[in-house]
Amino acid sequence: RGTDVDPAVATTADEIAAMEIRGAATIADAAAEALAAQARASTAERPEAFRRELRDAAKTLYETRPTAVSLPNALRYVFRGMDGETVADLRAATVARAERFQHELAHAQSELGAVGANRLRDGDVVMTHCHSTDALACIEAALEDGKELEAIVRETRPRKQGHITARQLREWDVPVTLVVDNASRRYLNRADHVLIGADSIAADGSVINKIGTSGLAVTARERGVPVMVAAQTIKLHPDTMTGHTVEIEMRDEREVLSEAERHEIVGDADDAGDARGTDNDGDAGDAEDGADARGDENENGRDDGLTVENPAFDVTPPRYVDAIVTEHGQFPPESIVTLMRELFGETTSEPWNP
Ligand code: RUB
Repeated sequence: RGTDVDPAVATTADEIAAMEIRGAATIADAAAEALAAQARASTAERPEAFRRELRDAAKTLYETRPTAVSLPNALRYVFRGMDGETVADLRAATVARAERFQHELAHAQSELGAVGANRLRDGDVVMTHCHSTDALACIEAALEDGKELEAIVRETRPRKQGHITARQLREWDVPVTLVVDNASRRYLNRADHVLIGADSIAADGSVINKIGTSGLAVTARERGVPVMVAAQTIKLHPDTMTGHTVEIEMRDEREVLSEAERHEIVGDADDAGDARGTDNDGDAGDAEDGADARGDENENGRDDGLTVENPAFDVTPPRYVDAIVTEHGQFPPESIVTLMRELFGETTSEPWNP
């Protein structure tokens, strides 16, 4: 981290990394807010120093989580409006631009909600995954139109963001059935829609969202339930127009398996080595025989033969998605690239060098 990064920026970055601030739209909002905080707090005397501070702040925020493109898109938006010849002008422009971003974000979400609500009929049952403010905006708008809805909410392992969705829906008085992720095929025959958000949407219309989304979409297709993705255009990933792929975040294994649970499976790592020290032919080998011989240390540097992987997101191919609902209307996934080109042009760059 650059030495001049404001503590408010550092705190926001830590909270994003720890998922205390989470969800693509909320992360984008917090990132814009943090850049404004950096601008307000800056003691830079020269414009170059101010710009360097803001760049360091942007990099600190950017490095927190890799998958939600709303984060670099938010940073890029603020940097595009950072005009001025003096520090005072730059400060004012940065703060104003960040505020405008936050305003547009909220506005886009409610516009998108109105579009999505048109797809929902009175009495429909909606199945959700994770917690998406864009998806919930569609439900909120439908409720405001006087429609009655029910929800089947997938728990969403390992972080259980389904609980946040369930809490919000209950506040709105929507009847909720909470199910474990594995139960969704059984409950899809009661659902009229699968409604999810997105962390990124690629130029080919692939939807990158919380792990488990792709399996849900495939099963929904098999059951004939339409899959609707609610995603503001800040979820469109401009780099994918030039062939880049979206990085899928791998998170700490302890979100899946605690130290105590690991111990229950493999025992003490050294004991495990001893246990595996018995060769196939029944000889008692030495303790190094097992794991070391196979050279399979896991990420924690352990050699107990148990690897836990914790991808936070997955990719749903466009053929399993019926509609992407944005603030500009709804699109079939295959045509999203046209909208991307209109909004972002063909050029991509680092967010702080727009
Ligand atoms: C959140 C997630 C959400 C999208 C969309 O993942 O996958 O579906 O971010 O949310 P995590 P929103 O909990 O790991 O951040 O519509 O609020 O932008």
